[in-house]
Amino acid sequence: MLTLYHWEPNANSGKPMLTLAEKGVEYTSHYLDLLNFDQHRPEYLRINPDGTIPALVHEDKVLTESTPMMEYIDEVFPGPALRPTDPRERWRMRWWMRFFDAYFGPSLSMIGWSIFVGPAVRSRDRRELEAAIERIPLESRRVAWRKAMFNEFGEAELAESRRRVLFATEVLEQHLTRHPWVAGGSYSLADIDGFNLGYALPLSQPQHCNDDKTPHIMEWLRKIYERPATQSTWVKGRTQMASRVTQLKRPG
Ligand SMILES: N[C@@H](CCC(=O)N[C@@H](CS)C(=O)NCC(=O)O)C(=O)O
Repeated sequence: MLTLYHWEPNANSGKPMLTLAEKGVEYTSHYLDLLNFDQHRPEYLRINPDGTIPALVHEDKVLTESTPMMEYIDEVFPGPALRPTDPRERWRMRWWMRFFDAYFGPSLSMIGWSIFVGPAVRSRDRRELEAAIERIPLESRRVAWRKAMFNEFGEAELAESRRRVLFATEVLEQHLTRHPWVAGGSYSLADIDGFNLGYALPLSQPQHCNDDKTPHIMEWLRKIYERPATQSTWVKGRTQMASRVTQLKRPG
């Protein structure tokens, strides 16, 4: 009835995982090892020809794109509502999801691919890596993989990503001085989206995201970390990437 193809509870895969956990919806979990290129194998390309994760199969329909996927889950399944009913708050939720996905996420992702994904595969045989690139369906993903595998991210593009991450962190900190949750008064899909992109910010950007400079972001991250759905989702992680979430335990 419901199957989710996903990688670690992190970024795009973590968004539907955490949404399903918040709603209390049971699903069949299909873990794809992104570093082993499972997402480019023919059996998965029959489900999502783009070779990207996550993908949700509900009855006979395949849904891709993690943010609209979260909205679908919230709409279709019972459980606590994760979208505000107030039109202004719903607009704010969508405004922030767009900002996270189009601006913050890609910049964080480039930094993550240069320091985590690239080094994790770089020592493999060069011909094996070239063959893996050949099997990637999307041009944009082939470019990202080539840069990560062969350490070809340019200093200028990394510097621009770091600048954007700092800017977005400051904007989010300001926003959270006025609202307890991203959309306003209630926990919503925008918090789930932002948490998945940014839960490791205090580790990856310690000079910009910490208790002194961004106390509101720290409190927001810790509140989300403490939710039972977050706990039950992150234990599904298999790599040190997901275990970074534990740095959000409150001190003492
Ligand atoms: N916009 C898509 C992006 C999906 C995407 O690119 N996911 C990454 C993982 S976070 C992926 O599948 N990468 C696999 C690859 O590049 O081979 C979404 O939000 O679902």
